[in-house]
Amino acid sequence: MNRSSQFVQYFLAHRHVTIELINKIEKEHYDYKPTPTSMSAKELVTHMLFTFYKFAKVAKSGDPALFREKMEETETDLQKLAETYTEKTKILLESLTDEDFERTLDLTKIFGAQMSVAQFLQSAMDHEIHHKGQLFVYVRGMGHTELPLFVKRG
Ligand code: NI
Repeated sequence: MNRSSQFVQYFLAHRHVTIELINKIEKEHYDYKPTPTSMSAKELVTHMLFTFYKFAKVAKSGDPALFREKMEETETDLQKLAETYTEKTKILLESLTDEDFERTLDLTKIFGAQMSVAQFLQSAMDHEIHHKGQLFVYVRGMGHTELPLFVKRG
């Protein structure tokens, strides 16, 4: 298996759980916050979907400026948004070659360091997993008790 297929499998093992959690968020809970200073459920989900997509765009293009690009998005249904952005992200990741993973990205302005595309994509996964953990707390706070495992393999 090449590196991109391996990485896409890893991404989806976690993203499918993120999506399962998103699918439990009813519209009346979009503004739910576990504490007054937390992001709303809608903000958290949007942040997760857009951030991974931007990581994938920067990985593909090598242009870190894309990270700061403002996202123009009119879709307000979180389930649809999750479907669309998971697909867009997957397509970008699938287009990476084994050599692309070894490329160095100059991220001194964003992360204060240079790193390989492989390391950069690992931090995208760290970010997804970090916020997915939070999402479990949100969905439990909305009253759901039947929750998925933290990762979904195969
Ligand atoms: Ni974040």
